[in-house]
Amino acid sequence: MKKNNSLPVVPGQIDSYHLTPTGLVGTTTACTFEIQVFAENSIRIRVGKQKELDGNPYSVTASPKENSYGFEEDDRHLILKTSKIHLFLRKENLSLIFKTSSGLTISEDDPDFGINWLGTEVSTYKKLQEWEKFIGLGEKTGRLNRYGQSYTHWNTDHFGYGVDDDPLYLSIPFYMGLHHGLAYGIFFDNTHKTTFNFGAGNNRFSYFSAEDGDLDYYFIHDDSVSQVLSAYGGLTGNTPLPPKWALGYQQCRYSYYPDKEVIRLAQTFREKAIPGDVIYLDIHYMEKYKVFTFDNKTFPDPKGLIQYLKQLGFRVIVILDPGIKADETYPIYVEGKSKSLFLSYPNGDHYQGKVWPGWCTFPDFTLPQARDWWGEKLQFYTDLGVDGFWADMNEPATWGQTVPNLVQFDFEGAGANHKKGRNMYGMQMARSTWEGQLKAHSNSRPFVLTRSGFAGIQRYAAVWTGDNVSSDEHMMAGIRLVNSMGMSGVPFSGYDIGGFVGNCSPQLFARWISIAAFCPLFRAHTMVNSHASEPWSFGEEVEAIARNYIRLRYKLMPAIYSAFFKSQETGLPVAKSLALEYPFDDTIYDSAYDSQYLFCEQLLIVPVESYKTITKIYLPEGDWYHLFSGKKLKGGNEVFWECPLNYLPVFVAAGGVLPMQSTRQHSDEVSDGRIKWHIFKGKGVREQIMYEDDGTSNAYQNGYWAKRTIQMDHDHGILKIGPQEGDFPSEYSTAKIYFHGFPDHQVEIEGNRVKMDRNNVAFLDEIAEYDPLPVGEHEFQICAAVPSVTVALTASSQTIILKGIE
Ligand code: MIG
Repeated sequence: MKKNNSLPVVPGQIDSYHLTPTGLVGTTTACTFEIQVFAENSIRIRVGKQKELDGNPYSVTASPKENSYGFEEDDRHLILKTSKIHLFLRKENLSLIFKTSSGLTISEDDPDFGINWLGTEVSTYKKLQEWEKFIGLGEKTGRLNRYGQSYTHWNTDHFGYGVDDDPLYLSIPFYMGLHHGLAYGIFFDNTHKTTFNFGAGNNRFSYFSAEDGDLDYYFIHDDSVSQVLSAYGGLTGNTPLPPKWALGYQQCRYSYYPDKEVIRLAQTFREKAIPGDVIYLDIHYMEKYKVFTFDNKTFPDPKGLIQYLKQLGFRVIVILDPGIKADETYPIYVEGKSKSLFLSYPNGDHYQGKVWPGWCTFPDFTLPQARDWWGEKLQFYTDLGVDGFWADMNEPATWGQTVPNLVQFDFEGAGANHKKGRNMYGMQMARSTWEGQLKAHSNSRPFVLTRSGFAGIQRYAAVWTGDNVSSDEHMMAGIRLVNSMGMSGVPFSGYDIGGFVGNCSPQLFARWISIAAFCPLFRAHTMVNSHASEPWSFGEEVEAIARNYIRLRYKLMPAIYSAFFKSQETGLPVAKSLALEYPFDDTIYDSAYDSQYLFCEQLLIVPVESYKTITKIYLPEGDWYHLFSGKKLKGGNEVFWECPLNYLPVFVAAGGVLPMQSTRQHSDEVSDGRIKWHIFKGKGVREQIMYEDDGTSNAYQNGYWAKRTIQMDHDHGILKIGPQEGDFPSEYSTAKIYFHGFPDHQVEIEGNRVKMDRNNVAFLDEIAEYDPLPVGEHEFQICAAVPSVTVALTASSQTIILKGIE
């Protein structure tokens, strides 16, 4: 090859290597490399031009595993084997091949330019496999299958972004590839600006590149997409169980003030019997936008206000902006400056950028002392009774959208300029806020909602999708963003219901809030000066619809809470793209269907634009029941379904047990002690866990919880209510069990004959009087005459036999 600066620098041949307890290290003509086994299904690849390899200290919490691989060598390869992955390293040029233990190729570097550098930019090129699909990659717009697209990770404040725009606020360089029934995941652990190309503009390879730093990625392979995703959680951590109130309805606007308006807002919820748990205070609560202050004209008594709201069952979350006004009369600034806690120029001068308060300095959240300091300052709020924090503008955002690249970050002592530090800023702000809250109240679960972040953000915060727009296409795009985050380790996310930018129409708000009732984070928000986004701001019909779906959300709380508990254990999302359950069913990737998802495992949610009254839906394999009417449908089918504004198409998987309760005004309202289990006739044996605890404290980490497994053996008609496990006294003393789709049965509970009831079940309340639809289309939907039994729950197990099935 001719010597030419335009040519990439390649590793060249492997000229030395040695085995280590966790893998191997070696050198090539131009590089140093290291392979580390983290688990049977997870292998880390590091390649750098420097002798010392570089790294990201923040995202991965797991450590490599000793003695868990085998090693072989042939003429052309070094071969490292685990039970799940066989990794071949070509001696000639360090290009890699990942195979299954049975020899199928999962992923293969382009044999000619697997790994290389153009200047400081490192890339690795992977052969496109036939029919290969790509899913995940975090908060990225576009379709479910990312094939043919290219994306950049560079945390960006993108006000009113378009539904195809990129990049947005948060970066998760993790995606999954699918082909020939095989699934793999790749996490590129490099915090610089990175690019992912899934066959955009070429027909040869997919690739990923970073502007600088090493090639440092984790390759994951297991038998299913879910296992691959769980393994990613194993590397970067799972979301701890949120406080239960954070799963309720949350009301926000830019901004509610003064205090009287906030009080009015809370009272209106209760007067109208619309459930709600959270009220947000946006930037106007502060004095001149200075963080750690309350404006004493508009909020003279924040403590009294928050106490009063608590009596009404509302928690307060305040916004936090990282920009600290550079003002010698502002003690926070003076203190931060004297302790050198701010981002700085190479000569030590503090960097200043302009945001709401004017010229500001920015805490260096990659400096441990700055994180501690910020965390301690939060006591200002926690002492007033604030229960959660909303971390905004943490890309970080500045007017002019630029931070000079020479700005310096501590990066845990390693040092980093803005090119390397930026993408980590938001996550470390969220972390500092989470840790500070936990320090202030060690027995309470922190809650942080963040706009920016990086891989691992799920350990500290829920995420919202920033400044979306009031439009149908934005509503649909937001659903895919949330689903995509779910496939990237973040189970707790949501979008501004109604849209942040622009004025929402009544129809759009009604549809949006109906869908969002099945979104992990359930929060309405809108911009300053736009149409309000309270459930009652769009007229009576929309109010009735909103009330209905918010009430349904609270009825579903036992299922939702149990799903979050499960997510903590598995790293799997609560809103699951169909790609996690049906990855090799091509129809789910059709743009007509690729926003559909499963909520709490068994509910199939079909998001649909507000202007549609009929829509095409896709029911994946298996049988399904329409939630509101109980109608049974065959899966593996595309069907047309009516979707008047008051009835979002929602289906339940046959076989499932859906735990529900009576609705509440807020999550910690006193329980009526009754649980409802809706069982939908299916096949085989199905289990549902019911998880409970006090909802707010950390005592659950020491066994203060209650768990019960409900097992339905459909083929034999036997329902087993498992014993109560754990120390927490369950709030439920009776269970009403509904048998949907079951024929009439004689029933025996613990050997005693019991007569079944028959009840109509309505999951929503009737609102027909406001319904503008033509007669015949707005029939009130109920599941008619569903057989049921009522059982007194005890600590021990009980068996219910449906006679005549066995
Ligand atoms: O420059 O705090 O995305 O949710 O209401 C705008 C005001 C700053 C951007 C956030 C938005 C919030 C707004 N903030």
